[in-house]
Amino acid sequence: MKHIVDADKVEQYRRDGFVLVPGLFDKAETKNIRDYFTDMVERGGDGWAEGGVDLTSDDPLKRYPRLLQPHRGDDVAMKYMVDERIREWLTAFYDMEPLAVQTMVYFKPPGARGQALHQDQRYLRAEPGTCMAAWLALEDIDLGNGCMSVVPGTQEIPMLCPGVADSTQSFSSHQVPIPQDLEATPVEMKEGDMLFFNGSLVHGSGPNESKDRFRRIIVGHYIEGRAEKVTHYYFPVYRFDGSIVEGLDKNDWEGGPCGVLVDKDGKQVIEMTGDMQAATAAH
Ligand SMILES: O=C(O)CCC(=O)C(=O)O
Repeated sequence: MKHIVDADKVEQYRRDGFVLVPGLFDKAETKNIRDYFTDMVERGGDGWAEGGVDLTSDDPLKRYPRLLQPHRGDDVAMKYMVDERIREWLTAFYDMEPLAVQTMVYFKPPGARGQALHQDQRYLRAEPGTCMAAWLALEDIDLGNGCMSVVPGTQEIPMLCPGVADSTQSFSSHQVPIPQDLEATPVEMKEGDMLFFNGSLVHGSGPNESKDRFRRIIVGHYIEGRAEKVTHYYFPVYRFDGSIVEGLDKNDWEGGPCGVLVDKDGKQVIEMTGDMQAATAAH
C-alpha cells in the first residue's frame, strides 16, 4: 500500500522542526526490529555495541549498550535507514531527497539513564543545511520509561555551547542550556509512531524509571541532499538506493563556534562567542 505524506504534517515540521507521524510502521514490523536487535545485543552486539557488552555490570546500559552504525554491516539496519516511507517524508520536508549517514538502536532497560538535552547538528556538522532524525518507537514510550523530550522554539537556533550533564540522569556528559521562556516538552509515543526532528532542535530523554519496561527505539540520521560536508565519523554517506556518495568533504568532530545565552537590555539573546572544542574540553 502506498503511504501518503500529509501536507499539514509537512507544514508542521517546517514550522516547528519536528513532527510526530503516528503508526508509520505496523506492529509486525516493530516486533521484528525489536526482537532482532534485542537478540543481537544479548549475544554480544555483533561488533556494534558501544563499548561492548558487559553482562556483569550494575549499569543497565553496560548490559544493554546502544548499537552504533549497524547498517554498515547489517541488512535489517540498512533496510530501516533507507526505508521508502522515511524517504518520502524527509523528501517532502526538504523538497529534495536527503542522504543517509547513521543508525543507532537504544534499549534503555528499566533503571537505565537517559541522554541529556543536546542538538544533533553539533555532532553531524552537515553543511550547508542541517541534519535530521527519523526516530521510531519500537514499543509504547511514556515519561515512565524515558520518552523523548523536545524544546519547541529551538528549531532554528545555532549550536549552543554545552554545559555539564547530571551523570545520575544522563549517560552522556554534556547538556545544552534551555533558552529563557522555552521548556522541554515530553513526546509520548505508541509503538510504530515516528518522530522526525531537525539538527538544531534541542532534545533528550530522561531515565527509565519503570520496573519492568524496556524503551527500545531505532533511529536513522540524515543530511540534506545539497550537503557538501559532514563530520568524518559519518562516512560512508548513502543514497536511499543504498549506493555510496563520493566527493563529500569531511568536518572535524565537535568543532566550530557555539552560542552562549546572555542578557541584553533585559532580554536573553544568543551570542556566538563560544568555541565548541573549548566547551567540550572543559568537561
Ligand atoms: O533515544 C534517546 O534517548 C536519545 C536519542 C537521540 O537523542 C537521538 O537520536 O538524537
